[in-house]
Amino acid sequence: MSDYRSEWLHDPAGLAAQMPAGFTMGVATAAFQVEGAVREDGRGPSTWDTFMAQPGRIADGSDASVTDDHYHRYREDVALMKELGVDAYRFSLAWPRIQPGGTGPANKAGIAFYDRLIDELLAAGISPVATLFHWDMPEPLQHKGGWMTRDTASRFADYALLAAQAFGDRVDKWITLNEPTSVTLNGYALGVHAPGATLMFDSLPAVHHQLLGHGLAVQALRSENVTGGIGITNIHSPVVPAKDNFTTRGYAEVFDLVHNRIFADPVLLGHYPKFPFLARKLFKPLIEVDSDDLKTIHQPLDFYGLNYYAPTRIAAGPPADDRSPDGTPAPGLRGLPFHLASFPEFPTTGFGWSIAPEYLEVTLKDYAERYAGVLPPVYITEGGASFDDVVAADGSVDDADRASYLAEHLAVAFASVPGLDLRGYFAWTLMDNWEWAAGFGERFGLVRVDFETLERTPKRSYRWLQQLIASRSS
Ligand code: IFM
Repeated sequence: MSDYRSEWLHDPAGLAAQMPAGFTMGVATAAFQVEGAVREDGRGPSTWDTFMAQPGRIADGSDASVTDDHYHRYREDVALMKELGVDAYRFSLAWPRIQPGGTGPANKAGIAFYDRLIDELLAAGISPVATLFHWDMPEPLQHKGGWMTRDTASRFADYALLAAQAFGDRVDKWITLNEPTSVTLNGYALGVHAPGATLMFDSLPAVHHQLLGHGLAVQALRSENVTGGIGITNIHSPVVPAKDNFTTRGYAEVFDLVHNRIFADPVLLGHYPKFPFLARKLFKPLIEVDSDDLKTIHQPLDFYGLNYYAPTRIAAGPPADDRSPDGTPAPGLRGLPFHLASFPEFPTTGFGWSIAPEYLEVTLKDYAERYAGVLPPVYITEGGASFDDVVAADGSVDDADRASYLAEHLAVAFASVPGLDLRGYFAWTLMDNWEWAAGFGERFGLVRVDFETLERTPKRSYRWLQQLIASRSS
């Protein structure tokens, strides 16, 4: 627990009064982080199954083979959401459950699980928001290169079509990809996430193929006339130079390109950003792309999903050590001429990420300005914080810091930003789960999960959010 406290902690109703009419309040999870049951009902292995089995990959040596057992306990979890009062649940479909080998017909048992989940949500009055790809790629596709291979984009569209055929009548919102930035940087450049490739700037084809997969998946969903809206989720971290000099500003600009703009610009503007002259060689794979691909990527969208957690501060000079922001070693970082620096003025989460709601406002204003006239309605599809929760003798968790994080970010989300139509906020995450390379070491949940007994216990942040939702007027 930290001592981060919001003025809204004792007044959720006061904050609720600022919520715009019709604003969607939701919670989000991802299949691999919560489902478990990795060998059940015909599910095939994913890149993450392989990665987590490799020694040294996961900070606490754990794996996600059971995690929250959401696969079997989804009814209990939907009941928790209903009691919380949320309007929507953002979950992801596990590609290896639906297409165990990454190609071919749908696995009936995999479809049946999501049928049950979606129907349970609808019966509880909660809108299903389905993400197609939240990082668990069928392993056989990874053997062929994964997102480094162009063909994967077409395979992704085939899978999207199967999902559309199965759930297109009931899903309220479709999200094609979750955070292609994280997949590229952590998975293909630094090797701290699956598939563990350390390609650094040579990983850029993975950017283009994911975005192409997004465009083709949108076309596939539309060809099936799905009733729900269609969008994508990008993570955005506003970047500031640690010093106001030419070199540091240049590095900050490159980081902003690789983290933010090479993912958002093609989707919203139909082209990659203009790369600085001195860095053009590095970005060659994105400069020499086919213009038809850019047309495919630039699909009209019903909404745009933004994940916001924290800003990034860039300083000149190589990093002092090779720790990635996820905490695991990434030797490739040492070769960089810049590093991520901390913001001394902000408190931090368990992960060490800066708590800076003012930078959510910066993010929204940046989007309104940069994508003026082309930005569809926006949803914050993830926001939240990990903290070292303390469990009291009676089993309760007084996570005032997490409730405060949510309160301060919601206060920003509820205030209007000219030129940006913000429609909702999804808290990351419903319950403690398996946090990728950090294993069970970082807890983000509104609900505590005992990973021995799988017992769920709502924390103070859950009760706080419940009060906020219950006291809104519309
Ligand atoms: O847990 C992840 C999630 O899968 C993607 N966005 C960031 C979260 C916190 O690290």
